[in-house]
Amino acid sequence: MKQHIVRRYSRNPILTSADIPYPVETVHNAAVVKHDREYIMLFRSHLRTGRSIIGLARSDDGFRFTADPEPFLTPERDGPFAAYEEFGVEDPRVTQIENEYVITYSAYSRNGVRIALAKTKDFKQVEKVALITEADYRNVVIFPERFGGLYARLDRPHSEISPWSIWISYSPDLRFWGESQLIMKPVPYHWDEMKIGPGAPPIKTGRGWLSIYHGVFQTMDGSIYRLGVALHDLHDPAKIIGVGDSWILQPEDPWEITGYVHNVVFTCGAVPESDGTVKIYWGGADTVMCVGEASIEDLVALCVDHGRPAK
Ligand code: BMA
Repeated sequence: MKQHIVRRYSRNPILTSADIPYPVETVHNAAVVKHDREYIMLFRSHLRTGRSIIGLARSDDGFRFTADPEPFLTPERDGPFAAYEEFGVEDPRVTQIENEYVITYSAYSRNGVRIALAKTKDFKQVEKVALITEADYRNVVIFPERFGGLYARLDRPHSEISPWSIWISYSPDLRFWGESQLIMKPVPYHWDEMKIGPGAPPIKTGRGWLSIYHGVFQTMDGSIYRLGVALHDLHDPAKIIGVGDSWILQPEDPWEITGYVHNVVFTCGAVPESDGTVKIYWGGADTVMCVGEASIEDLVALCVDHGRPAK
């Protein structure tokens, strides 16, 4: 029998457009964090314009979520963000840094896609702080700790010359970023050969920072989005200890195989639990939200014992 390293929740999908109290077409690519005793989910929804907004849902157990009556983050109409969010806001990630939650999301406009950073303490008031990349970046995840006094992020610029790869950058203040380096590349003729991108913000383990990323493979029937894992050094996250050779999750359930975009599992968030498991959240076919559980030790072992080259 096929062994699954990620055990799907039996009642997937956990959140769909039918559960949202305002009109949306999809619910997908959500960040999830624990705040007080609640699980907070920030999810992306397409509107009937084809553009996206970000909503919020809450849960006591990480499985059953209820959406707030109003969206959480929508494109600005005035001010410095307006020119860059006109086509929508997408794919949020959230990292808790001390007593604040730092949100990064893709801002789409006629000027391209770039990443914006917002902050909240309570998921009620949110402050958009800065646009932290220029155009042609997606998938920015921020580490919850500093390294040598600097914040660190994984990101994914897109280039026409090189396959789309994972980079690291540093910042003294979360606003100005630099010292960028490419640290992980797709591997030719492998499940992640076409492009890769950071998924969930990295999780601290005894053996390194566990990063759950997405990888894409192109077939005659279009692209397949799957999830994999990489382990970064605890003190120097630019150093990759290992990248799991095999994927940990691929589209298999009917709502992952068909939908707005078929054959997609895409993560923006995972919540480590005190019993050594992690809840991984993913969008199915850019249409619904799903969850599954894995042992953190198993994911780390995949990186260390069954690795592929980082680049
Ligand atoms: C990527 C992004 C994601 C999306 C995925 C599959 O390029 O647009 O938001 O989930 O494609 O469509």
